[in-house]
Amino acid sequence: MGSAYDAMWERLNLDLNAHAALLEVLGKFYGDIYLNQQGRLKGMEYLDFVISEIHGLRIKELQKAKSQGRKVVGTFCVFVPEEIIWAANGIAVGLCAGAEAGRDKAEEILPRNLCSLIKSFVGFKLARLCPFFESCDLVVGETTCDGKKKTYEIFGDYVPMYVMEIPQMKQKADRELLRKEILRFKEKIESFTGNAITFEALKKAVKMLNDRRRVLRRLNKIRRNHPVPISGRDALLINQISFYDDPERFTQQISKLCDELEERVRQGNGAVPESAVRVMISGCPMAIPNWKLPYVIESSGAVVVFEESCVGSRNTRGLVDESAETMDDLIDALVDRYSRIDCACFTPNEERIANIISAAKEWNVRGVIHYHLNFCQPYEIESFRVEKALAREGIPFISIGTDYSMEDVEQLKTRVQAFIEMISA
Ligand code: BJ8
Repeated sequence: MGSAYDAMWERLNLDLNAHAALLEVLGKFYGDIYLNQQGRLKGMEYLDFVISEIHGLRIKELQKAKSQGRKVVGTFCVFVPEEIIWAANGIAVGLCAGAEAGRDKAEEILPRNLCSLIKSFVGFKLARLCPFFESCDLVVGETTCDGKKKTYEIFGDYVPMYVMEIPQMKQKADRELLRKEILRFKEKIESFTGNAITFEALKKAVKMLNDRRRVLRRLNKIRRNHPVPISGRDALLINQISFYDDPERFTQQISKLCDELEERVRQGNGAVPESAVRVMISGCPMAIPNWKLPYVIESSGAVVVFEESCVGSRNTRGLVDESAETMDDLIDALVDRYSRIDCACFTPNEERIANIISAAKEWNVRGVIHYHLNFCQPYEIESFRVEKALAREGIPFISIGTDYSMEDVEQLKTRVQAFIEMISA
């Protein structure tokens, strides 16, 4: 059966049959993993609606904005300062993909031994499955891991690309490099959109994105309570949707959801049984619709109360200082905030280890489930140091490497269940 959006998707050159099949699988997957949960919050209806319209309404909004002269800029990494895009009246959307669709096509132009996230975003583009990609006027990459930065060279043949250089260390010279790169990015976006970025516009964008981070931090803080008022799956979904929904609307909706959650806490109600074992997931980002591991964990008698990830705390931890009175100070404030991101692409990366330990204590977790995508060297290698540091603190740890396929679900269940049993004993 055709969709009301077929004409729009056709204009965007999607492969309509493959796209319809993808939406069908996604709908089923969402039903099994999300809609089957007991006692969901009223506020999750908004998220369910956004998912049901994942390639519909938001794309229509983007198309409308484009017809009014606005530019859509896609990003893959939380290092790209979105504030600059919004301040130039552009629209930023996160493009990281969390599904296997298009993998075969990606493997025609890339080595097989790359992480699923990279193969997924390339596959979505090559298989013509993603209307967000097709709505982008510019795609911004960054020099983080080798897999991404070398892929962008190839990917530039398929999409208009711009690559930001991200330092790999955090010394004075690295900070200066990041500042120069933010300014180079600002110039690029100004010339690309034709809009000079004023101090007022940048300040407004900083406030808007800080508000989005604040509401996500509020949500996260509420998860310190026990019984836990929201499942980890729902919290992850909210973080995933934050990357492409309209930021002001999203903040408003999640703020209402937080009110509901606080009320739930006041009444002493939880979203999961009180006996559920509190755990943290730490590591690689989980892009939408990568829900496999949280689902396995939460079907094994545990509840995820914290995501130490870019689709989680790494994206919301630091705020940009809003007190700047000049453009120069505001740029410095951006540099300050972005240089605190503790991605495993940095060396050394002690900050991340300290952040994991303090969150494990504050969120009172019984164990940390470290998650890396197969072939992700930064996070897999760093997991060894994370394990040692947690062992010194007496915090149980398990390392899980996986990908986007469903082939290892049973094996994951066995390992996760054994871990949960061990830490709940
Ligand atoms: S700031 S985590 S969003 S780079 S999983 S592609 S690292 S091989 S995603 Fe990331 Fe920015 Fe860092 Fe965050 Fe490479 Fe690893 Fe693949 Fe990864």
